Amino acid sequence: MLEIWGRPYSSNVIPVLWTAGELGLAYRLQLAGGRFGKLDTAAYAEINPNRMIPAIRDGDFALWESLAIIRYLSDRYGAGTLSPSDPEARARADQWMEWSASRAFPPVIQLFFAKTCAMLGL
Ligand SMILES: N[C@@H](CCC(=O)N[C@@H](CS)C(=O)NCC(=O)O)C(=O)O
Repeated sequence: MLEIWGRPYSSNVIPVLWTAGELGLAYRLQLAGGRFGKLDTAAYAEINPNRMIPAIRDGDFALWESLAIIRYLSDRYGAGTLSPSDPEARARADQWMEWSASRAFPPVIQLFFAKTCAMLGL
């Protein structure tokens, strides 16, 4: 069964879980990172030598980097749906994924932490 490694409240893990959900995939969530630890183990280094989450193992195939994982799952399990076969539709999907990661996410996460710190008086 597909394994997804990470903690479900990590901003980079959530899109991977979302993708698996959209594709209707059965998977086992292996809690790792943050208070769940495990990233410093030799076993995890075989999955992701960068010791970051998310990572997946699909059979013998291990992969890390959230956007690469999303593309892999979409290509393997969502050909013609989440992974469009038309090159223009595929390029449009890639365009929005790159934009969200490089342009939209950085200011949104800063705003999130600024608001959270203000609310908590930190
Ligand atoms: N570019 C990477 C970033 C991965 C990353 O920064 N992961 C963080 C969580 S969001 C991490 O592993 N932090 C250590 C931890 O959670 O213990 C990706 O998109 O997968």
